[in-house]
Amino acid sequence: MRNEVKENPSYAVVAAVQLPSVSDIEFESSLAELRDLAKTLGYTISASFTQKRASFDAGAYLGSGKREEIRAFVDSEPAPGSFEPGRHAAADPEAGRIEAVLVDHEISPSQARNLEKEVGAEVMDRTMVILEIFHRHASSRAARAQVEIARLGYMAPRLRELAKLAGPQGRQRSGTGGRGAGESHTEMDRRKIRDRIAELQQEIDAMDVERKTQRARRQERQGLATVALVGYTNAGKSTLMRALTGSEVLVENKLFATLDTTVRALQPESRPRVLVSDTVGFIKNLPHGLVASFKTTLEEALDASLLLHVIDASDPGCERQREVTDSVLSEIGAGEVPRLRVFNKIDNLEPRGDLAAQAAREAELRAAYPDCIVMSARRADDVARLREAIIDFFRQDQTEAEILLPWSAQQHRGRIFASCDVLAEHADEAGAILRLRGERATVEALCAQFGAPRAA
Ligand SMILES: Nc1nc2c(ncn2[C@@H]2O[C@H](COP(=O)(O)OP(=O)(O)O)[C@@H](O)[C@H]2O)c(=O)[nH]1
Ligand SMILES: [Mg+2]
Repeated sequence: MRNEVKENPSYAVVAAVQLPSVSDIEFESSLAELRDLAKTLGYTISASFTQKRASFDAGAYLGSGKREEIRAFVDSEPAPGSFEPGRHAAADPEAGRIEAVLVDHEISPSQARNLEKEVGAEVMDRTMVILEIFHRHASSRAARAQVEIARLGYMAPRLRELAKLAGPQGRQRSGTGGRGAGESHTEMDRRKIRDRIAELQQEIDAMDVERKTQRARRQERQGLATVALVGYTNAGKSTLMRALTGSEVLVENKLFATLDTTVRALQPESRPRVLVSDTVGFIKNLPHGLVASFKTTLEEALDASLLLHVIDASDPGCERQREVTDSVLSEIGAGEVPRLRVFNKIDNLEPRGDLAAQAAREAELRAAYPDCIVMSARRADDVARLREAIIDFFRQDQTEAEILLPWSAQQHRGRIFASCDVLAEHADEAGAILRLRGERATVEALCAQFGAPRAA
């Protein structure tokens, strides 16, 4: 499990070719999304390099002029600790070396290799970036298997090319080393990949049944208040997760977010104790081959008692995104999970800082979604309001009752205090009289076990 703190952020640049068939708006929105995805992986993006071309460069994706420009930029960035104030007057003294160039298309291994050699930094294409994000989020066995299938599917066609790059030895035929007689390395690897994909698929099919029963059992479990944040990348899920759970770490006076996406408790602790988890984000421009692994990875949302559907209210496309999120959630079987819509980033509305415009938009959203929350993750009051709304949701199912805990049964105190809120306590001849609030089922079970105090 990843739990590290980003002390030295990794720096990267993004690069993309705009083909004639792609409009400026489409192009810029895809690139903006790639920058968001890169941030999700912990990169700080220092620059974007774009160019219009009739087609991708067959050898290295970008044209030679653009490649040189990137090389110059990578070279000019100070290496950590070697910053020279005079030489890099314009550069950010905090910035480190550029570690990666992220390109907004799927490219071939030879293009990646050539580009890498020329720019002097690792090259990752869009699909790899997304696969890495899914990989980090895939917590269930099914999700891990599905992500591995997607990764193998991405690799399979590349092996052929890698073999070509490796030269004659790569294609050498041989009958030893476990390979079938006369089979090339590539054929063997491709066969292995095919077999592995089939094996993983079988595992997933077998798991389906198991997953459903597990889920039913989990939902029966009492007193487990869990919330999952769902929504598009960049809507503010991770920011809200940190604001709600206090999972931010102070290192040398700077705030660093922990990168892991494990479950955390609402802070300050609440009764009932509420656990919050951050799910894998929806992606506007998701490569087709990754759809299945995205859905399986998102399935962790099914385990939650409440979904916080986070929507970027300042994004003009947010209504369409809401629709897609809703339909995918029903497809994976989360249609019935109670949902709170959170329209975030209201402060980010254009024109920025126009409070009248924000109020008007808020009124519009409230009319359309009566129970929604309109907020900004940047305002502490708004976060506090969201926290209250979450706690209120879980209190709906709660009930209060009094029980008499006999003096002879004090060994049960710990369990009672852990599962309920004890609102009041006083002593009686027969035992302790506790006024409890908690999940209806829990409280009813305790009442049945210990009984109510005798009327005075
Ligand atoms: N202006 C503004 N920016 C926000 C708000 N919430 C999040 N952000 C910013 O939006 C970007 C994406 O947020 P993040 O939490 O990473 O989104 P995620 O992809 O849904 O996890 C970050 O730069 C945040 O600082 C908000 O309420 N207002
Ligand atoms: Mg996030």
